[in-house]
Amino acid sequence: MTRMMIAGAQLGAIQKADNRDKVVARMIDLLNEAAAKGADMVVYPELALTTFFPRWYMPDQAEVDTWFETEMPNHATMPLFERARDLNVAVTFGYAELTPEGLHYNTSIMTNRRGEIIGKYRKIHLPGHVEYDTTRAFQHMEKRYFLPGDLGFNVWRNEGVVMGMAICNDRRWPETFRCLGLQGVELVTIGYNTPSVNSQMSVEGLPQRLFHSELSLQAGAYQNATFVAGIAKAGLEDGHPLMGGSVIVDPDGFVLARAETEEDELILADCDFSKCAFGKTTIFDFERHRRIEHYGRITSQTGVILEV
Ligand code: CDT
Repeated sequence: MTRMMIAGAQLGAIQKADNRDKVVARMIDLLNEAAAKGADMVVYPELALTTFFPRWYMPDQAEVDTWFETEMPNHATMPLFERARDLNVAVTFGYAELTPEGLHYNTSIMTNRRGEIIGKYRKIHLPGHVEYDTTRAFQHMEKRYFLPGDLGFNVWRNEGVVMGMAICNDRRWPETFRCLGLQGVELVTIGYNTPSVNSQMSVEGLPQRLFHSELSLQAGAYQNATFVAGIAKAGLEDGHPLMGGSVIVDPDGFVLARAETEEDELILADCDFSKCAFGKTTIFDFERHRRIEHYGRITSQTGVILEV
């Protein structure tokens, strides 16, 4: 039986002017608090080291590249890796990755408790748009600044637990969870930056946004009999509100812990991973119950084709 105390380290706002050192110091504060409370692993948000820069239109690629990391760990993040290793705590966090080949990804890494990177994921479902959109209340230019991830949905055995990663918009797609579920995942970590309002529909406010996030995380957990940690970067970033609502969900789909603020905030859940077995061997025993002969459209067709 494997138990781990999982901590979600929600981050409050990071302003454009905040540098990485300042953010990493905040991440280390949360790490220290988590370790003092017995955490074995800390989950941080998507693009944890900077403001959510895809909201800004930047025609100059040199400026865009200032938001990216060319190596990991690097000078700014090394103190986080070292502190995590000293505290014997695994971590996962997101950042913008610029590869030696010049490719840009929205990336997440996971370490073991010795501070070694054991897994990397590059965001597959990129929301938003490529060109400046005058019809939106604000921009969301992930499709401009990132390539779709090229690594697929993978899992790693970390401290005895089968773990997978996804990033933000991925949580809204059942395909994400199923690809991980088919590999026996027991913990899915998902960092996010979700604006509190819809840039294309002003009536869709915070309650609906929080509901859709939780609905997706709970459904993904239940339907794949896995724990899920969905962790926000929240708060008012240079006038732009990001929602909080970080949660840790159990394999029955119940919320074990939920953030109450839009600031730096730690949530904790004592996760007994043996609880994944019941769902995986009964109602969601994929081997016995899935009917793949009828699922061909899932991988052969992208958009809706009206046949009636
Ligand atoms: N970061 C991220 O993926 N945010 C999206 C916002 C969608 S609106 C363009 C999300 O799904 O939360």
